[in-house]
Amino acid sequence: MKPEIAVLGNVWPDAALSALALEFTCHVIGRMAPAERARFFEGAARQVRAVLTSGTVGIDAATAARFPGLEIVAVHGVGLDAVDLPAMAARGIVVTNTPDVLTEDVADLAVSLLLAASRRLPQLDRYVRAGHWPEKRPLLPSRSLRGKTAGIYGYGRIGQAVAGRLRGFGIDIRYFQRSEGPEPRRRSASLRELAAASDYLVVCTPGGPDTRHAVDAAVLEALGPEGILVNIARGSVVDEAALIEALSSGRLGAAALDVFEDEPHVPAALCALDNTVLSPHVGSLTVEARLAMRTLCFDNLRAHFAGRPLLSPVFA
Ligand code: 8YV
Repeated sequence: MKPEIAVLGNVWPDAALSALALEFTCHVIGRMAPAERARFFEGAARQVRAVLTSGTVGIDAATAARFPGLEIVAVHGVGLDAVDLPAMAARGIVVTNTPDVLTEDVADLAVSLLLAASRRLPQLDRYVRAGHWPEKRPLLPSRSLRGKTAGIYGYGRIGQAVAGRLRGFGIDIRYFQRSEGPEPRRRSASLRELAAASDYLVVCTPGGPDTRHAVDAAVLEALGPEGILVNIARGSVVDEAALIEALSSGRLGAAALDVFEDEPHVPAALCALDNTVLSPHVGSLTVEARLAMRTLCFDNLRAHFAGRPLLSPVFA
């Protein structure tokens, strides 16, 4: 008998689900009509032993409670803020995620966003498309990257990968995180101090209650009117209302954001501002990273059901 698994989220291509169905009986919740879903939760959900979910959908305690036989949650993503880890641990449910395999591509996006905001690429693109060039409309020069300082908030795998890339542009690196990290002399005493010392603030820290709205009005004020905020981590880390206020009033130079507080809803004010660069949470959305993430998720499930050690357990 194939193990039964429930699939949450909509990040799964048809071909991947078909391949998965060769080894597991898959219940793809997002593709069920409401009546079918209700029937599933009244019956077949009891047989489910694994949940496969995305990093943003995760799984909360109430959803997990609908699967009384749940043994493992495999998260397609590195962020675990959408997973109720204490609830899983209390039930002895193991959790896996997909670190490392997306690090380089997420770091690439962070740098792309920083470059786009600092060299004002979207504005230039709009300028050309609107026909302003032959009209000889004046253009603002942008600022050099060389000689600037980037403050990395969260100096883990992704933060360090971003730092490595930015050093190649002649940018000095500082960072802040609560725990001690590598290169202690580059660590600022607080996030506010980091922002005050930086031209760019790149948010790479995990989301969740510990970091909620850590980037607040005071941090944005410290980053200043020439400062650029980049966020590729979680929207919850930045106080979006304070950000809109700082960008609108000119107290912050620009923001380049891949993540938002209430995805997929992006505040109209952020879209209307000229000094924002916006992307729809796509840090890991490359063919290579997504294939590696899926493979790691599926291999964790295979390992679990074969009684082998998990490849990337969050806790055992
Ligand atoms: C994905 C992510 O968008 O890894 C994460 O935590 O946020 C992203 O890589 C998402 O998890 C896809 O499942």
